[in-house]
Amino acid sequence: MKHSITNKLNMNKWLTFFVLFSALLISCTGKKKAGSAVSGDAAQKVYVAPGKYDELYLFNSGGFSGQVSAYGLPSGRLLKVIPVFSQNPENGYGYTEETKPMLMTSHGFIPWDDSHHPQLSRVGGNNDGRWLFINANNTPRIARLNLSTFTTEEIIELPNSGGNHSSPFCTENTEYVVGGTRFSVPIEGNLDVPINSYKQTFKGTLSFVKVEKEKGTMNLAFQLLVPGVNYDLARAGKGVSHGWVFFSCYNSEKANTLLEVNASQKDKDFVMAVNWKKAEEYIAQGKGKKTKAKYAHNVYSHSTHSATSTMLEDVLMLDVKELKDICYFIPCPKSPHGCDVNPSGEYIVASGKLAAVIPVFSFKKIQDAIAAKAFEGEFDGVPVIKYEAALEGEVEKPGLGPLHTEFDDKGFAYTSMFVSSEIVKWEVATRKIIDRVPTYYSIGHLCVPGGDNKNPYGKYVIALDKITKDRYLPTGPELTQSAQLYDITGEKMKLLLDFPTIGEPHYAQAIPAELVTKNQVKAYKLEENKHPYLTKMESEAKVVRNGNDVHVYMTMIRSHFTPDNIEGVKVGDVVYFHITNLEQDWDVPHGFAVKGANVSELLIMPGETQTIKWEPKEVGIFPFYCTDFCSALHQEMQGYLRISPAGSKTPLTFGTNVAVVEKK
Ligand code: K7E
Ligand code: CUA
Repeated sequence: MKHSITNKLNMNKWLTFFVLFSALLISCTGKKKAGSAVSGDAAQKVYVAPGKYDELYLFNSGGFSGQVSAYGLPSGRLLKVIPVFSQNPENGYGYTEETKPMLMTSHGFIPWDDSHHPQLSRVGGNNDGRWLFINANNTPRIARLNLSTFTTEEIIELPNSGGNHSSPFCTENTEYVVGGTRFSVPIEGNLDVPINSYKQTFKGTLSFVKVEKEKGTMNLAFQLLVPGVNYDLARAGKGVSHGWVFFSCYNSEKANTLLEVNASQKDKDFVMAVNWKKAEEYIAQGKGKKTKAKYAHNVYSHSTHSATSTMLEDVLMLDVKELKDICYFIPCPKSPHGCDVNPSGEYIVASGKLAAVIPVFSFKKIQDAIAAKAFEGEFDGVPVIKYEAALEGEVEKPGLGPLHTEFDDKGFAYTSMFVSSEIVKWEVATRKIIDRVPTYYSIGHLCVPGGDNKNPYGKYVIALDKITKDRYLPTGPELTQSAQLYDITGEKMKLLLDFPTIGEPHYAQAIPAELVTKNQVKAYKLEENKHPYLTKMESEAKVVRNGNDVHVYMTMIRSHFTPDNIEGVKVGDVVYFHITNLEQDWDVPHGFAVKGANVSELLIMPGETQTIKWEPKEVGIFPFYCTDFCSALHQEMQGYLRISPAGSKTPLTFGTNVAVVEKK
């Protein structure tokens, strides 16, 4: 009987798919190729003269690279890849002893994840330029990056989650960042259940991570236990809707196999409106339940230049079936993906991937419907508000495959259309379509700078495209993904620029540069370095043997290491190079690489200490050198390490330009 599911499909469903996929094929095979459909002044609008700064930063998700990349706009110049959820050979993140704990989880060390949604911190509903949050989609986590150093400072794991996709969206003043589980899974009691017991045993959770005001430190304040559907995306309310978060949900069919068919049966899925202030009230009344959960909290300190990983044991859980008035469902056509809130906070726009309209819900109408109990029933104990009661209106015939919506500063909305490969501009007040432009091709998210703020910056929309086909020089079977920059200052959108991106650019956020540049750290202060293996000056450099462990306290400054000659290390030893960069100037990192090291190299910032562990396996002389071209004599920045046979009596000696010192 189980095999008959696909046969039961009605013909209409297949037709719908057929039409959608043919549209996709047309868009991807380049039939509507634009050539270079740019207007005359496009070059001028994106040209940033050599030596000049860009106007905006664009923080782009690295998709399956697990990282974040920072670009300048309007030039599209790549400035930096910031390592977050994956090891990074460029600077040793996730390889060095200091940064390995950042990638610890309840499942052990995880060297690679998938990241989707960068989210800038905000105050009063507008970006403040302090932090950037991003989700790990696979092993559920949220990271916080500090934009004064462009480094990942903190990662918190989310337990009871099957995949952290609707994440990390942040409330008006960064009170919380939220994460909803994409996959529902059994989370309580016996987890060893048949997969087809989904409808009885699978549950969802929504996590609320509290962000401390000054330092940004995250902690998992509470989780909501919610019906077992797929929570896809979210946005926090703001202005009138401050105190609420809205999640899009699909698979209200609760299918556990062939979701492309079985989760597309119903005409409508849901948006879930969540009143987090109400949840806080229940917590204050002691209504939450502490439940067991294992999850890692990893924090990097710029004072010790080291990360620590702590395993936490429980989480406060609120069951929304029992604690009423936290959650409400709103029906939403059809397999909703994006869920976006306009600048005033009054309108919630949900885009159904298979829907023919874009519904715009009114926060006021939702509140009135709740007060009047205008419900069409309950879904798993959660009231379902009548569609018409919550609806402000629909955007009609927007295009095929609406995904995500962002807003400008003039009352317009921009929705990405994945299947018809275009951006559609419409007016929020009237829901009338104003303009549409093709994207090349298969746009996912889009980004208007500040487009989810109370006061968007506007000026541009950036399309984040999944497929590029004929747009760039080919690079084998895998072609680049791409971002496209459009001018939105006039009534018509105008394509200005294409530029390739690193990994799949799911989502990106842009911010005026000065909000970030004003906080830049140029070097870590040596006198504030609290690393346990700090070497503050060359005269303190040393090599210390402790059984088979050899600790090298080394310094680097233009253009030498101290010590640069080391003898007395033997096969079977474990060598730790703890290296301090003594420079105190901006932009003077030094690198360190030793022949045969199978961990990584190091790239050490001014004032910083980092460590690599090396286990020499052969007898011989092993050169080490600086990998970052730091001065005219960079090529002279080198040294030698002598490895003697196991058990040899070679004395431990070290030094730079001195008769080597013998260690007694
Ligand atoms: Cu639309 Cu993961 Cu936000 Cu990609 S998601 S597109
Ligand atoms: Cu230091 Cu090159």
